[in-house]
Amino acid sequence: MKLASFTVVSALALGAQAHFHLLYPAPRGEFVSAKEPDFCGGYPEATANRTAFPLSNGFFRIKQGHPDWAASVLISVKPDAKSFDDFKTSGNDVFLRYWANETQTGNFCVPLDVASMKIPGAVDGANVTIQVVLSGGDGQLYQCADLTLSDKVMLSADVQAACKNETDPTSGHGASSTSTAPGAASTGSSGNNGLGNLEHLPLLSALGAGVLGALVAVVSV
Ligand SMILES: [Cu+2]
Repeated sequence: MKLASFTVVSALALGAQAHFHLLYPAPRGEFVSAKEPDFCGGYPEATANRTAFPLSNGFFRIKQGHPDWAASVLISVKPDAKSFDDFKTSGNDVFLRYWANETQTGNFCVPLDVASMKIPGAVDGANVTIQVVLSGGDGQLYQCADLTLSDKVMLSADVQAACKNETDPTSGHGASSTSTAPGAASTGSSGNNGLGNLEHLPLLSALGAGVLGALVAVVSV
């Protein structure tokens, strides 16, 4: 019984170290692992340094340390989003990207086409905030980025070049071994609808619940 409990604690500790980093667009503040389970990763106030973000054909990039994870992206069209309620309309989450799951760790670049979601208020010139929500077996984790939407801004060559998927199927919290262009995943879909490696996307809450269930089962052995 002692051994079983220790295994659970170790797994949780490892997850807490890794979690995920939002690499682009720039998050509200420096990554603080212990705060990532909190709203906006511990940064409840909007920041002054907003990223000018394209209304069409944008993307977000994360470095992700959990095997078997899922992510979604919420949007608030309030200029000063400071609570989970600010990312809801009539009590429902406003999704910019629905839940998608993935089994590998590594770096992921995922298309984010704001215009195609036709969200009221998400228009040229609007100050908005996106919140990436990730579930990787140790609870929901959050990172926010403050944006100014633009139908003219061009992503810099550096930002474009960094948009790659680099996954490692062999390591739990490992380095990168394979590199593919986003959208080069199995389905061959491209452009706005390409999900990269996040194409298979049933509700991940199911996976999160399964992992939690497994942990609870071990604890209660
Ligand atoms: Cu974690």
